[in-house]
Amino acid sequence: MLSFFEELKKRGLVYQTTDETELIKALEKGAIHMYIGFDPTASSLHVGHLVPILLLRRFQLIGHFPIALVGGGTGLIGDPSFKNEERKLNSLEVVQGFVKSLKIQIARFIDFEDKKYPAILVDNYDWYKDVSLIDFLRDVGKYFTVNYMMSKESVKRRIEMGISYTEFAYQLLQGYDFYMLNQKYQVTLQVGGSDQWGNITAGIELLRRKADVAIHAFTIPLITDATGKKFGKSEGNAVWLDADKTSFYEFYQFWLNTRDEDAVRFLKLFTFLTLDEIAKIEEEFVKAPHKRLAQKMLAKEMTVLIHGEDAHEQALRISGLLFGKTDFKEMSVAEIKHGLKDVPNFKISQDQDKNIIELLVTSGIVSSKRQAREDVNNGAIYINGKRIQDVSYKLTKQDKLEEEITVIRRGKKKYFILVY
Ligand code: 545
Repeated sequence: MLSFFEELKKRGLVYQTTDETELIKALEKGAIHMYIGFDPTASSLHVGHLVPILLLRRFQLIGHFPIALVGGGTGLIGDPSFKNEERKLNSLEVVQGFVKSLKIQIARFIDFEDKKYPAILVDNYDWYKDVSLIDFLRDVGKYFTVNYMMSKESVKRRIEMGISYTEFAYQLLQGYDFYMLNQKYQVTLQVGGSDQWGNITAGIELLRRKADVAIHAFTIPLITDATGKKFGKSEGNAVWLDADKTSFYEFYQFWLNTRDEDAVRFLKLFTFLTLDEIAKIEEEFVKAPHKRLAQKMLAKEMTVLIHGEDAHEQALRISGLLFGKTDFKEMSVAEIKHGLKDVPNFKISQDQDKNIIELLVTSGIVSSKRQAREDVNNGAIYINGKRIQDVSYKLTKQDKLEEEITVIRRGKKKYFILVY
């Protein structure tokens, strides 16, 4: 059987590490406390943050104590790591608002009530709000040379253009957090994205100087897609975990649209399917890529994880339907019926061609002819995916799919099926 760390490596979750043998030894010796930090730079997490969050859960499931740190303090400063520009300072109020929503989101992924390995959520504002500048410079700053701080890859690109003293000091704060969490909770491992290596090693440096403990760290590689683009955007927009910002359906589609080259790799990085299960999926997928099994599994696992079973089922239905958005004729009636399972059905008589306005009223889709005309004029009515804006339009045989049904859509997503 693979050791936990070997499995993380196989999944593609490990990039840089401190001494690997020591790290593995520490993980195998017993439960440890580990942490990952998240700065409140927005009110919601997006899919780009999922790998580290799910990693907290992986640690908890295997029997370690995960600690999620929300940077209520560091969020007021701004991490310069690999950023080209100085960040704009958010007000305390804004940052605290973000802290609140991030805490709620993160809390869904780890279990604070676990009997054996309860997770912990901390906010570094709790210690920074009372730290005096004099104390900080004496107790922390004294251990770092400016030369050391400037040598970090993460800040190098800013040295020429200029970096404020505020952001330059950021690594000391993250370093101090590691130290604090070690003192408070015996944290001995910090994980972060590869952009965090500089900040993480600052903490290791501080702990080496101030405490006599064995400390470990590793980073997760930056996740890119097969085209080399940073993972997590859909048509230029971030894919948020908050359903108000990215609907579960868009969320589902985002995963479903994963390129063939990325699908299996993403199953390993993002899902809790075992590597054996993923290998089986891969086998099927390679045989018949057009069936998109890997994408379907990925979209399913992720949608269920973030939005629940119901959301996934609904997404499946809608996506079956939107398949035929431009041309319902490409879908079989059986498929449409399946996709529109919960949609109202209206039986109408075969014989004569029907005027669209009459039809909308007699089928009960709208309550009056006036409303029906208004809807048609406004372009709110679609027949088999095609917008109808002519109030004198007559439904004919051609509007019957496989001689059986007509799909009417009113507005964005209200569907009705006419059965003949
Ligand atoms: C602060 C104090 C600590 C330890 C860590 C931090 C945060 C860290 C940082 N991390 C990134 C981040 O992005 C915003 C997320 C919320 C909207 O800036 N200095 O906070 C990302 N991090 C997760 C991964 C990351 C990183 O939360 O580490 O690499 C992205 O994958 O960019 O004591």
